[in-house]
Amino acid sequence: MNEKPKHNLRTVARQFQISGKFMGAEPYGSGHINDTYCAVFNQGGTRVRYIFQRINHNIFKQPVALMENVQRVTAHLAGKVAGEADASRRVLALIPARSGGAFFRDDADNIWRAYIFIEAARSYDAVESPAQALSAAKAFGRFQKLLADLPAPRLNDTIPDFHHTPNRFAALEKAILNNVVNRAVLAQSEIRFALRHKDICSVLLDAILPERVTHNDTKFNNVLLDDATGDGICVIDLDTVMPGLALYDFGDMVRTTTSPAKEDERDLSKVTMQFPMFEALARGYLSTAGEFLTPAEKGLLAFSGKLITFEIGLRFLTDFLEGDKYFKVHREGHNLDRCRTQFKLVESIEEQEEEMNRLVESIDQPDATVNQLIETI
Ligand code: ADP
Ligand code: GN1
Ligand code: MG
Repeated sequence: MNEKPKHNLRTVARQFQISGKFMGAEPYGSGHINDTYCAVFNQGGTRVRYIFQRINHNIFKQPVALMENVQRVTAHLAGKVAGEADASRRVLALIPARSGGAFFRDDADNIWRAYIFIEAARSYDAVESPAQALSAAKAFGRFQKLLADLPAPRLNDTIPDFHHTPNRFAALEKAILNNVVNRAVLAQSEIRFALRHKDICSVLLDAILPERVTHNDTKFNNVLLDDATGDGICVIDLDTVMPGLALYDFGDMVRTTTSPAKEDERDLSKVTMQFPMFEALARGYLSTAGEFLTPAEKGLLAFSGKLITFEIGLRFLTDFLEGDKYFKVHREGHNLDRCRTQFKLVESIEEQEEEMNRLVESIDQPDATVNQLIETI
């Protein structure tokens, strides 16, 4: 947030179909991958904000295919919510480039996109209440539900094998062996933790679960909560929307929405899986996604929280050992700090996993209710 803009946003902004006078732009948000800016325009005396993003093409190797996904997904969602109150705030809206497409390619081959800024809503880096967790989970479940009938063809894989945990584990093993920046010595207990948990990596893949259209990055700060109502008004950050497992999304909600601590908290005593948050997540998610989830998926909801938390921990640890090549870092040891919070959360989930499973089983899910009704007829 305090960094100076690295790009000339005035020049970028001129390439999009936005009227009025460009007043300025600032780096915005706390994402680890892309560069996000909030720009202000003066449109006939009114101050109007827009979001501009540079897609990190070192990570998203096919940004054009990615933008094709974003266009298809936002158009489909917009069709679904048309007519609802506040429809224009419920789905991200791309602003076309002056050249006509959905993005602008600059001289340095950067791909830029622009969105209408959704006002009177915001994202949070750390959850504050079960009500927020409920809202976020409802919104992400609804997102999956509305995309279940996305017409063919299959979406592009913007990062192949993104949630293939065994591959993520193999990448860590390689990073430990290569030890290119001699940091393994600093992460001995985290490496031991990872190795001890190797056997959980393939559980979701072995379970043979249905492929769905999923978000794949359902961090708590990737949903905007309405300032007035607290509802999850809009799911954002659509770069990783692609074919995946429903549980990748629920798992990442557990990872980012049950602990009160930020992802890079150094005081690990603050990192804990708070049961009321998990309960809110499970109830919220099942209220919108419960009708299409299979029993196998439901049975693995709690486990997915442990696995996805472990997986992202593996990725932070790998990046630490490789010299911080992937995630943006803002201090020394940042990726190791992030890894530590993930592994601490895995431990906390392990301690409560049975109780979490019992809770999920006890939730009266929509299809179960329907079945009961049918029996009484
Ligand atoms: P990143 O990939 O960097 O995480 P995001 O797409 O999540 O990028 O955007 C970063 C932040 O910018 C979000 O957490 C959110 O607060 C804000 N943001 C993104 N898009 C919008 C939008 N259309 N309207 C309002 N705020 C937005
Ligand atoms: C990255 O872009 P951002 O900050 O929402 C990452 C996610 C990780 C997350 C960890 C494309 O998400 O997979 O879970 O950091 N995105 C990509 O905070 O790798
Ligand atoms: Mg984000």
